[in-house]
Amino acid sequence: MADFQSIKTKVEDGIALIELNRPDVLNAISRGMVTEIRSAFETFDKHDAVKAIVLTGNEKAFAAGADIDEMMEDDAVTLELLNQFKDWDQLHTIKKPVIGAVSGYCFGGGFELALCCDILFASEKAQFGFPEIKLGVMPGAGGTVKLTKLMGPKNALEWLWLGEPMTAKEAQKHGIINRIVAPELVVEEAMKFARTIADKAPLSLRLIKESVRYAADHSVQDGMQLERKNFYLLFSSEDQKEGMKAFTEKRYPHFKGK
Ligand code: CO8
Repeated sequence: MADFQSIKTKVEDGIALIELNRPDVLNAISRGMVTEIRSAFETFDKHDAVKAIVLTGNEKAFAAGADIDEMMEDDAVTLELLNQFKDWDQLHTIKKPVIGAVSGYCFGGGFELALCCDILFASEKAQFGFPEIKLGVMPGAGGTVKLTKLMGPKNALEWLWLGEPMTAKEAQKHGIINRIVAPELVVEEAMKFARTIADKAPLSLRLIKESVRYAADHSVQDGMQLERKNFYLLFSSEDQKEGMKAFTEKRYPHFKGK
């Protein structure tokens, strides 16, 4: 694994844990940090021993947004030439399950990073929000799009225009997070969930993720076509034979991911 400056990584029982690590600036997301997260995601996605990835910050902040100091002097041409969203876009191409564990501030680009996760656990003290309006800008890494898909345009506009933080309970009401847990347990619970799904058939996990993500952005008809292709595809896997054989033999299946 590369020598990272802005994140820490480790692998435990088949689960990769990625911790954002710029505590002095509440884990503000620099361009270098996004490149490192992308690199760690891609490495773990290819790593056979890793079954799922957990992404977290610290108790005070998941991340308080993109690094304002870094971008304050930018102009449109600099941003175009930097092509920084290439790294952000890659975060959506990860095939393995990604579980986010959010405590404290989860703002702006930090909220957008959390929204890249497949499942989100949040501490009861987590705060989510898009304060960009107060800086004279707006979300740029998918915030307006994802919030609108999750809560509808009227609710999304209210949160984006006001720029105020929402509590974990409000976030759960809008389908943004899966579970609320005690602050000291958020990483542990996310790891526990990751370990639980790590036992499941890897190809099923992967194709279910692909199907659900596709369904969120396409018509019912198109979604069902992809679902059917993926369903057929699983019947050419050894794990389908093993899973069904194990059922008839009344034993646990041993999945190999092929
Ligand atoms: N960027 C840079 N530094 C930050 C950021 C940030 N986003 N957030 C906090 N910090 C720094 C502070 O400057 C401070 O540094 P120092 O100690 O050197 O003064 C340190 O972190 C601690 O912060 P505070 O003293 O402000 O801590 P408080 O507990 O008083 O307040 C808040 C916490 C409310 C979270 C406050 O820090 C805050 O409002 N931060 C900014 C939040 C924000 O506006 N986020 C959105 C940023 S814009 C964005 O994310 C656009 C995304 C576009 C897509 C991605 C493109 C790359």
